[in-house]
Amino acid sequence: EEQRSLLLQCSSHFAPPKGVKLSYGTAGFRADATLLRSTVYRVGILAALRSLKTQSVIGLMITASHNKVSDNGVKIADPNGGMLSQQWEPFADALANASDPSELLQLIDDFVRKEGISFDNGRPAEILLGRDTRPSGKLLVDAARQGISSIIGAISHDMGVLTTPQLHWMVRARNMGIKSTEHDYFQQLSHSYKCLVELIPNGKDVSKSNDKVVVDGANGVGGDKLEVLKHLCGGLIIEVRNSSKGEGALNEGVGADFVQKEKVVPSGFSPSEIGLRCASLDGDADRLVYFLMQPDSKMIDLVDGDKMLSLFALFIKEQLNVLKDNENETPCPYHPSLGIVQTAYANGASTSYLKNLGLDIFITPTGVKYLHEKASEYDIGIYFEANGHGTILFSDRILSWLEARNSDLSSSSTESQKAVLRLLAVSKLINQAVGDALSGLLLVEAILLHTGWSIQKWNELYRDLPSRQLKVKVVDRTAVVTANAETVVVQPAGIQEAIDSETAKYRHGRCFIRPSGTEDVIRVYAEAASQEEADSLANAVAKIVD
Ligand code: NG1
Ligand code: ZN
Repeated sequence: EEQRSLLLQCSSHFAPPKGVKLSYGTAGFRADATLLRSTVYRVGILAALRSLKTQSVIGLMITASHNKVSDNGVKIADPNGGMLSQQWEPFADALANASDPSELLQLIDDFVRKEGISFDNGRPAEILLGRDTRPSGKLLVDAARQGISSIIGAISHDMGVLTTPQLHWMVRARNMGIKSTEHDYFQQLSHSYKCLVELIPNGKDVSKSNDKVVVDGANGVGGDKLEVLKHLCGGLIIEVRNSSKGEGALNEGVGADFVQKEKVVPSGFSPSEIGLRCASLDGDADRLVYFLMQPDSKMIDLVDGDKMLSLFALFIKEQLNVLKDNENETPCPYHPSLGIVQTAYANGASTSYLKNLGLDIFITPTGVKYLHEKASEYDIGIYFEANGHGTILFSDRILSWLEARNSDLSSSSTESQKAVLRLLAVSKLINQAVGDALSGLLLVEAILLHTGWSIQKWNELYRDLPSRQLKVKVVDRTAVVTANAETVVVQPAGIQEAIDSETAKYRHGRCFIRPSGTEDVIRVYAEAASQEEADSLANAVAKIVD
C-alpha cells in the first residue's frame, strides 16, 4: 500500500509527452532528449524491478551512442552485463507508453504479480547509473534516480560520465563479486594488454617502436577515457583527437559511425596522418573502426568490424592450433568450439574469407542481443557488426580448463603454456559484457605487434566488396517485415521480387532492406563488384521502397 501511494505520487511529476509512442529497440529507448524525461523515470522503475527479480545489481545507461547530440536514450544492463532480457522488452514498452499514473501502477501491479517479484524478501534493488557526455544526460540521470527511489528501499549509485561498455563491465564485475571501479577497469585492460605484449614471440622490443595510433574520439567520452588508459599501457603510443574537451559537436563529422558510413576522413585529421594507423570510436565508445587516409583525397580505406573480427579469429585460431598440436601436454576432455557470428551487413568478402579459413559462421538479425546470444553458445564465440561493435565470449567451461592448464604448466615456458596465457589474457582484455572500443583497440594493437603487421598488411587480408548504405524515410517502417536474418522481405508482398530482379542485374550483387531499430527509416544495403554498381543498386532499391 505504501509502495502504491509512493509510485502514484512520484509518477504524477513525470507526465509522458503526448502523441509519442516509444519502443525498446535494439538499443533501448532513443528519441529527442526533450521527450525522454518520463521514459527515463519509468526505466528507473523498471531497473529497480529487474534488480529485485534477479537479486543482482542492474545498470542503467543514458546515451544515444552515435546519434546526434540533441538525441538521447536509455538502456538497461542485465546482471551479466549484457542487454536487458528480451522477455522484459514488452513490459518496458508498456511502461513507457502508459498514459497516466494509474495505468502505470496497474501495469506494475500485474507484472510484479506475474513475475513473482517481492518488495520485502531478499536484498534491496541496486542500480548503477552512467551517462555519456550529452548535455541532457544530467537531467535524465536525475529522472532515473527518481524512478528508482519510487521503489521502496532501492539504492542507486551515480557513476557519472562513462562509456557504455564501462558501465556494463562494472555491472558484470559487481555481480561476479570482483573489483568493479573505473580504476579496476583500467587496471584489468592495461594489465592484460601488457601480458599479451610480453608473450610476443622472439621478444620484439616494443618499447623502441615509435609507431603510433591516432584515435578519433567522436568529440565524446571515449577519447577522454582513452587519455587515461593510454598512460597505463607501457610503450603504446596513442594520440587522441576529438575528445569531448574540444570545440566540435558530438558525432558531427567525426566518430565511427560517420567514418564507416561516409568513408571519409573525420574532422581533426590532417594530411600528416597519411600512412598512419588511425581509428575512430563512436559517441559512447562501444564501436571501433580503423582507417587509413588516402593521399590527395578525403576518402579513406576503411578497416571495419569485419576485419577486426578476422584479425581476432586468426589470432585465437592460431592459439587453439598450438594447443591442439601439443595435445599430449594439454589434453582437453572435449573439442573446444570456435564460432563466428555476423549480420547481413558483414561484407560478403569477409564471410568468404572466414569460410575459407574453415571457420564456423552464423548470421543473426541486427542487434547486439542476437549476436551476443549466438556467440555465447560456443566455447569461444567472436561476434562483430560491420560498424565496429563486437566482442569475444569465453565459456565458463573453457575458462576453467585454461586456468587449470595454466597451473599445471606454470613452471614451463612451452608453446602451449604461452598459448594458454594468451587466451587467458584475451579473455580479460576483451570486455565480455558488450562490445568495447577501448578494449578492442588494445587487442588490435597487441595482435598487430604479435604478428608484426602494419595496418596495410592487416587491411589486405581480403578486399572488401564495394558497398553502399542508404536510408529511406517512410510513413510506417513497421510495414516492412523481414525473415532469414533480415535478408528477405516477406511484407509488403512483391517487394522482395522487385529487389531480386534489380540485384540480378549486377555482378556480385547482394542487397537487402530492413526497418531500423533506432531511427525512423528503412535501411538499404547493397554490395556489388564496383562502387558505381553498388551505388546504383542501392539507389534503385531505395526507389522501390519509397
Ligand atoms: P539500426 O538502426 O537498427 O540499423 C543501428 C546499427 C546496428 C546497431 C544499433 C545499435 C547499422 C546498419 N545498424 O541499428 O548495427 O549498432 O544501431 O546502436 O549500423
Ligand atoms: Zn555506441
